[in-house]
Amino acid sequence: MLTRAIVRPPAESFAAGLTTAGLGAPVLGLALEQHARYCATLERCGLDITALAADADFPDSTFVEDTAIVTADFAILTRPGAAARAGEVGRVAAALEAAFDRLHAIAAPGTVDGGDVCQADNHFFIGLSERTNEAGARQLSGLLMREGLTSSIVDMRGVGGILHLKSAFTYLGDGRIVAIEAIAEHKALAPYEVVRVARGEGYAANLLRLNEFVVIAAGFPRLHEDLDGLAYAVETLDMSEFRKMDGALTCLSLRF
Ligand code: CIR
Repeated sequence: MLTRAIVRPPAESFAAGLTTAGLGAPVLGLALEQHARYCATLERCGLDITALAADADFPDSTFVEDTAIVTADFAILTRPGAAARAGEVGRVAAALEAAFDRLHAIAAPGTVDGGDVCQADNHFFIGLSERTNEAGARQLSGLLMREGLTSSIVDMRGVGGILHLKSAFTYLGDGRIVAIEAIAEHKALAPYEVVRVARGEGYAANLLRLNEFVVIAAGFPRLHEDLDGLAYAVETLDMSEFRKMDGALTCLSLRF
């Protein structure tokens, strides 16, 4: 059962963040509205929200997921792979210290972005990407092992057009992974039932399972239909402004 989420609204500097999307500049007012609806949806799904103050020093700081890995029992501060984002970790540390008795951290030369880490019950997938390096993945795997949790490292560097592992697949719960075509046959996913997103709906592979609800980005009717068919209670959210900055649903919160 998830009960809490930490979020941070986008700041005035939001449009100066990192992006490869080529979808134009985000409109801050609309991003703030979409963020408010995101928070309201998490609340409807049963989560209490801790909203950190917007932080204009770090344009990408609304993508708070990348700064930590959180579980029911402990948290791990990451070391984001993009130099421009390194300082974001220090700005979430106090909130995590308040919420967790056990706090670990990734150390140099390791780098890990939270977006490269996907929890599926007691197992973690750790993606190697332009942001998460082998030293970081190995450290994380060791920390998880000491906490009694298993992990597998999945090399995402050959999978074109994705930033993070969770841009390619996320855990739906119930032994099911939602994945883009390019990764659906990967051996690491073999123990799971893979729900493939249709061509042209790749962005929707990043979804949130929040207690009995599944939250997907608006505008992906085929995945929506498939999830309806599997009898999930589906909520949709317009993510247009975050997508312009390479962000998706999971990126906007730390959930535990
Ligand atoms: C970045 O490039 O770091 C941000 N503009 C987007 C981060 C998205 N985060 C995520 O997928 N967890």
